[in-house]
Amino acid sequence: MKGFHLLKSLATISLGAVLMVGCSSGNTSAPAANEGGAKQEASTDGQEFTAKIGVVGFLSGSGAAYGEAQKAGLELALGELNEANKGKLKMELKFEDSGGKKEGAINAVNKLINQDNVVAIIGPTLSGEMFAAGPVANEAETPIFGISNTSEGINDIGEYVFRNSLPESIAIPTAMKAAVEKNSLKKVALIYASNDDFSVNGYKVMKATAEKMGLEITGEATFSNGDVDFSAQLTKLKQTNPDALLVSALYKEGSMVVKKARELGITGTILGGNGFNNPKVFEIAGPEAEGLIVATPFSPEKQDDKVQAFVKAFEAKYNKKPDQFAAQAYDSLYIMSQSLLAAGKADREELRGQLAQLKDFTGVSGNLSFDEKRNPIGDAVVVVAKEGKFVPFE
Ligand code: 1QQ
Repeated sequence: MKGFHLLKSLATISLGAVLMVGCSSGNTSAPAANEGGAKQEASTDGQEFTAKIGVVGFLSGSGAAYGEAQKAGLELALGELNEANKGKLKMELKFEDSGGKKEGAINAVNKLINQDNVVAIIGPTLSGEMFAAGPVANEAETPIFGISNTSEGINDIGEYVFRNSLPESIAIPTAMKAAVEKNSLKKVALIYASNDDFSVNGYKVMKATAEKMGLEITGEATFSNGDVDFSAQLTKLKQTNPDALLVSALYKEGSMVVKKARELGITGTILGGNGFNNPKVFEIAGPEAEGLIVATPFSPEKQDDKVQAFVKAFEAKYNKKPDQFAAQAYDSLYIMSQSLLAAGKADREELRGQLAQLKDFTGVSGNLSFDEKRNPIGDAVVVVAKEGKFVPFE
């Protein structure tokens, strides 16, 4: 069919904003190296040096599968890198569980900076946590690197804040364009978690994209993270007769929404955001996940040597395939390693400078290169749930 090639090109597009930093131009205004406590067996004389990196993850509670995937990706990378960097650099990871809570993330960041004396922090998992804890790290002049923060405004927190996660402002329109084209969508209904920054941001992107594409919005509904009954909202949305339901949520609530929507007889397209990029979706939604459309920067099915080597190593260690969260975590430690080696010592300020200069990084979650505004370029692929896994939507 005529739309087929167009669809394929829409499903894989060039993206412009993967790794971003908060400042807009040169780093000349950055303060002199923070002398207080950031030195860890620093070495500029060619000796091996140690760098302790903190990790703040959603390791327990309703989104623990995100944090577990991130931890697995980081630990796999750590083993590989400490082997490869022998005699030059030894990295140590110090994990802290935020429980997916802002308070938890703030406490973890404070502890890692002030007690554990880390050179940098990876995480926290949720955008809301980064909005709360990022300013603490930024104020303490400690690099903090988001690996799953997809909301607008993350890099505006400050010049010590970085991320390699694909923003929803790019991922969602990619998925929506592909779905609208293929499934001839005209009318959409939206549902989202109103007490989660990520979900609210995703909803805003979905709504703006729908408006831009000239789609009719038949209805909107909200719920809260922690809710388990979505019948009232979905029954109301069903009555508005949409062609598609757009869901902005984390995997637990999101999967329950998808399941309930199908049970209530909502038969049209269901499209979700970044929160669905985890195999838990299939556990929670079961066969009702079938047909769910999502965009992701990483697919374990991608026929690429680097990706397949990663998938193989991950499967050997954990006996399962990596998801996007594992892949972005894995990449982040490679970025840290490269930047620390370039810095030649475990120093927060030097590391921040190197992270800001990073160019042309090839990771498993895509090739990142960065323009003069440090907007990276990468690829997103649109996937659809089929028989218990995500496969290319084409
Ligand atoms: C964010 C996200 C979540 C889905 C991470 C788990 O993208 O909070 O920004």
